[in-house]
Amino acid sequence: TCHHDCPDSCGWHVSVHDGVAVQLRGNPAHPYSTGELCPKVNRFLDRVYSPDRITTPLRRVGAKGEGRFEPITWDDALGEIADRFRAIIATDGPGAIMPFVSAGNQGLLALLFGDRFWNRLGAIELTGALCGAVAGAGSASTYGTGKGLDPSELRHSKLILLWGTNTRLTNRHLWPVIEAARADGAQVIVIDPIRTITAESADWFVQPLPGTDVALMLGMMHVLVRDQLVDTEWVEAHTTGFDELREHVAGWTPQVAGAACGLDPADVERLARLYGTIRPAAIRTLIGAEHHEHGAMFFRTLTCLPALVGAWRDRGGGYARSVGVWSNAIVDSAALMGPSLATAPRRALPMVRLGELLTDPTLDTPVRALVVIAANPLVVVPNAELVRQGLERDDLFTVVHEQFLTDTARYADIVLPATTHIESIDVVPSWGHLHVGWNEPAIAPVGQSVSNTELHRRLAGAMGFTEPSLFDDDLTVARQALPDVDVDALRRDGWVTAPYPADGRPFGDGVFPTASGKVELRSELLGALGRPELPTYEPARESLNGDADLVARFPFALLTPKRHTRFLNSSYSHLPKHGPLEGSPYVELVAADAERLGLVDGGRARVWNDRAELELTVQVTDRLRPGVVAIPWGWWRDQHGGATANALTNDALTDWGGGVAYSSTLVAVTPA
Ligand SMILES: Nc1nc2c(c(=O)[nH]1)N[C@H]1C(S)=C(S)[C@@H](COP(=O)(O)OP(=O)(O)OC[C@H]3O[C@@H](n4cnc5c(=O)[nH]c(N)nc54)[C@H](O)[C@@H]3O)O[C@H]1N2
Ligand SMILES: Nc1nc2c(c(=O)[nH]1)N[C@H]1C(S)=C(S)[C@@H](COP(=O)(O)OP(=O)(O)OC[C@H]3O[C@@H](n4cnc5c(=O)[nH]c(N)nc54)[C@H](O)[C@@H]3O)O[C@H]1N2
Ligand code: SF4
Ligand SMILES: [Mo]
Repeated sequence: TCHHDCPDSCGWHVSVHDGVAVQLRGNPAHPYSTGELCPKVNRFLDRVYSPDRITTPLRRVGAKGEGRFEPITWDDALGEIADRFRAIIATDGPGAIMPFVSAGNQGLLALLFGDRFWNRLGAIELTGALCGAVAGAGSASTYGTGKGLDPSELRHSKLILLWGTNTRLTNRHLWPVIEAARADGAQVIVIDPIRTITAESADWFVQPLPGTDVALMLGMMHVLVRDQLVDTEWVEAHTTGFDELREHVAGWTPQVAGAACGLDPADVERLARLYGTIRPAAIRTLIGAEHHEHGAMFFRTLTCLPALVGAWRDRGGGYARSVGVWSNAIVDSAALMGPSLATAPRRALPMVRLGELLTDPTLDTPVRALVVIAANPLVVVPNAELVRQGLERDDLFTVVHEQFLTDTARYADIVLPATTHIESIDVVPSWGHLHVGWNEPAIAPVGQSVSNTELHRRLAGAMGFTEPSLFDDDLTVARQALPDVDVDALRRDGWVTAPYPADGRPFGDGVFPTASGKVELRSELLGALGRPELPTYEPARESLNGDADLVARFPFALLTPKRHTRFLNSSYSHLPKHGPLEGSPYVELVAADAERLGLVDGGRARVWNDRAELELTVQVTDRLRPGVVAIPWGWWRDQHGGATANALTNDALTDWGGGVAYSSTLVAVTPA
């Protein structure tokens, strides 16, 4: 099962000859991916057998960032790490040691087993996330749960709003489901500030200014109320706060909403009327819209819409986001992560603020050691130049467990070789469908590489820890993770399906796990947390509707989208049959803006703000609106003149949920 941080979690078949993997293709029997993979993973074996794979532990011999290393033994590497950890613990305590783990491998074992060791050590616990936490928190403010529709239920929809998701690129195996619904008469509307490949395939494309959707939703609510398209019977029975919400949206006429999001008021009307009259109506969203200062409010407000039109009554009606919440029912994450191994509460720090955490001189205890696992923070974290400054610190001891010498790994003191997914056991949940997949190792680890689980067993041994659960083998851990699943059957069959209502309606009974048991159109809980009780539009400080002084200095909104079929975040951009085929970094803007600035297609532009400055090739496009520029993202900084899109992006925390406001970023653009 594919381990990538991708909603599709496809089934894989690997053919092995004499211990060497000779072919990797899609498993035709897999219930979701049915044999098709994607342009990233179709060449996965290039990754496995790349001459650039790290195959032994390495010790840095050059300056940080220079990329010069010498091979060392595992014993030497572990000995040095344990010595450094002990010295740091003696002076600053274990709260000066920061594990930074991301979803380079989203297998349950790869991602979560390591927490046993970090709990036992008492290391820093990073809170929030670069991805997903905000969407979940925002939805839960309305429903009391992150649960929503299984996206495959869109097969039954007649109206599909793809709101801030680029399905054909990021969730490609859902597209056939949408096409099938369409063949049965469904209309597909895409709402996105970029005319993506998905937008191009829609029946109607609506292009608001970035970060303004809440205004659009409030305008829709106004029309739904005004035109009596609210399902009053369902609203009466299953929601709280409708009267307040009705008053609250009285001023949100299509004119007011249209002005805030840069849309024709007639389009706000039309969207609301389609949504209020066609059933079943489904909204599909993923992550794109959470990467804004008010990302949680986007999901909070969006989840009110299905309630207003009674969409949850219908099969194929409602709201679909990540579905990991359903598979959580069969996964015992506490058993995996061993919270009881912690002897004291761990020091909690926000993941998103990595740059600040590594450089802030006022932090009571500085971060003295950083251990990066399955992540490339120098490329993926916002305000990346600040992260780089942190990684350059001489007194920071950095360990990176990786398959390749990424930008981040070049700053490590010790690099440890990681297996690829076809070299390790894992259980892979999905956030795009309900099937939890087994992953059987197909080949032995390449070189001296070890899996994430083995890494943590070795670290525990080096630290002299003796708790048996720190050393559990993978099969044992898999059984602990899935207490009610027959793991032998899972291993034989390849997947097990998480429980989901048989009639396809997650809230068919109209009961929601909030304090009131209803959909909270008005949330007292949010009020108590100092947030608006009702869905409320506030422009991001760093946006075209935001701080006027900032807009005067930096008049363009910057988006840094996933654009490339061959990249998965920052993975693959360094491989010869992936990276070069996607060209090199560029900035896109519309012809009118280019002309005004004296820029031509193929010329060079300087793009900057207070965080950094990049020089990039200009691509004139008609996919954006005037005033919005885009720097598609995923290349490493070392490959292209020392900077990445994230040098420019905003590292502000989202309103709630602990996510990143990457897309609440303003920049200035001039000819280079
Ligand atoms: N090929 C490929 N596939 C991937 C990935 C990859 O890197 N490459 N990454 C994977 C990962 S980690 C994730 S999280 C998923 C993400 O899956 P998606 O959420 O579908 O993808 P994104 O590109 O993050 O965002 C989707 C869209 O949101 C739009 N957007 C940005 N701001 C706003 C806004 O204010 N309003 C609205 N309405 N839309 C907005 C963007 O323009 C973008 O087109 O994709 C996964 N799949
Ligand atoms: N500007 C901008 N920034 C973004 C985004 C954006 O849209 N725009 N998207 C954000 C999102 S949604 C996400 S999810 C993050 C993703 O950020 P990351 O989670 O850091 O993802 P990758 O860049 O793919 O890096 C994962 C690394 O893990 C390594 N790896 C793979 N498998 C294993 C393994 O089994 N063990 C170990 N030790 N290593 C392994 C890979 O070689 C790779 O270098 O980026 C975020 N950053
Ligand atoms: S990256 Fe996504 S689409 Fe590609 S094989 Fe993996 S799960 Fe499937
Ligand atoms: Mo993500």
